[in-house]
Amino acid sequence: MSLNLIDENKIKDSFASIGQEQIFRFWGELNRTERSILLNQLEQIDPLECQDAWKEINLLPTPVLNLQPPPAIRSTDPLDTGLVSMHESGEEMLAKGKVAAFTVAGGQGTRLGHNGPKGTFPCTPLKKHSLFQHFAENLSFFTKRFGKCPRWFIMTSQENHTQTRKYFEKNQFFGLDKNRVTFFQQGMMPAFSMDGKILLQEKNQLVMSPNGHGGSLKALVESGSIGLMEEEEIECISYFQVDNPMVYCMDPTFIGLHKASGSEMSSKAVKKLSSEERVGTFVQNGESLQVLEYSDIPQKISKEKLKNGSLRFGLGSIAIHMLERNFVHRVAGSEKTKSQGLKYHGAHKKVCCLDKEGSRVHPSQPNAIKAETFVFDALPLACDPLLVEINREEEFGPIKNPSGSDSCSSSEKLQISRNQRWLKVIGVPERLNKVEISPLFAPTLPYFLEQTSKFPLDLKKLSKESALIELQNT
Ligand code: UD2
Repeated sequence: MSLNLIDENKIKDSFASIGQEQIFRFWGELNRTERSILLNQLEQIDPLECQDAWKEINLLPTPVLNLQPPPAIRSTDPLDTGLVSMHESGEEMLAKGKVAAFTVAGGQGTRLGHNGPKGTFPCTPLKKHSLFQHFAENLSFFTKRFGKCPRWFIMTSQENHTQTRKYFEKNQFFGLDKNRVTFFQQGMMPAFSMDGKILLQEKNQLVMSPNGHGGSLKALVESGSIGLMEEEEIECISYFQVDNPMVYCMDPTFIGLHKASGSEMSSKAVKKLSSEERVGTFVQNGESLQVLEYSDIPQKISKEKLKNGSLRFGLGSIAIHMLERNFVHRVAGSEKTKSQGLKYHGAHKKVCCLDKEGSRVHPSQPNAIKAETFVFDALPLACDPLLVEINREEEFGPIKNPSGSDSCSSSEKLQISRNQRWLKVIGVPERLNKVEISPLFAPTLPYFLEQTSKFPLDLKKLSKESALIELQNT
């Protein structure tokens, strides 16, 4: 689209008025087409939001005087008989189609170094199914059980949207009804230099990056996904990250607890391994339940110990939430002021960009600040937010790094020991070295118990059982 001179001046003025005139440093060298590419990009960006983002990134943290450990419901045993009624009411919600699954998969996955969207990364110990296939099979279980595929929303970003769609198409949506799977892109934000100047990728192009998973709330609304949920009377959203193959994608007990408490947003928490673990920490700040991200939390708070030696603030966030559809609508639509909307955080990154002379910079140290909002910052905006402590070994085995902690191999080990524990629960005495239980057979422990009571496992045959349960002695 070509813009007229009035539009051109308006755009230039709006960025100059927030002190970002350097964007036009190479204007004189650009031809007509190149100029209009830059103007079209700038037209998609709200200069005031950029200005606010930079201010928020640089806000000094408000002194926290009276933080308390937050109250949490304990649901550390998925077979806890005290929670059976919650499981049942959650199942009822699922049977009525009141819950949608939602995966945030817009991140760049730079740490993992995988070539392609993170969801295409192989994650299961034996079959090496990808994260996306694994989640799809989780949802297939519920399709079979309740006769209809739950709606699945997948947030991508500019960088991986087309590849993600193509991957699903190539694999026939792993057997899911493709009309029940919706992809949408999250928003992008310009990246800043360390002194707050928007960086250029090319002489006529800004450096842009995904605006953080907090952007998912607005993107859910703007993509029409919330509208779709309204039409189908879907009430709540089961939110999880693409990097954790052990997540209970649809957890009836969690849904039941969320509904029973009247919460607008509920989160799962696990005991942190140490004060340094790279997960957010739940705190109670007066009336508000909050998460302090690992990169933001003051050491004095993260390291504080109780008399018994355990961490005082020991509950970590593993990015699993239940969100009420109406709550998402409200937060996404709210005016961005100090008390409403989600605050921008700054992530220090190495970014290739142009310097003042127009030469390309390949930094060896972080040279840029990316602006991101976090979905867990919605917790203090929710009515009656609920925190549910679960067993980390049951549901948390993320894949973030190529090796070491939170890697494919650490996740596989955790998946295998979980599967071994499940088998032990039903009295399987042998310790199989490697075991993979397909989510098509059972996606959670309570379902595993139910399934094996209906279809007892013949151990001798197990290694031959194909789609339903993959077990192997090595
Ligand atoms: C995240 C949480 C951390 C903890 C941990 C558990 C944040 C800021 N921190 O840490 O508190 O719960 O996970 O594993 O999230 N994503 C998008 N769009 C974006 C950015 C991220 O979709 O713009 C997705 C990304 O694809 C991934 C997830 O969000 O699935 C987490 O992102 P991350 O890898 O940046 O977060 P991490 O591991 O530092």
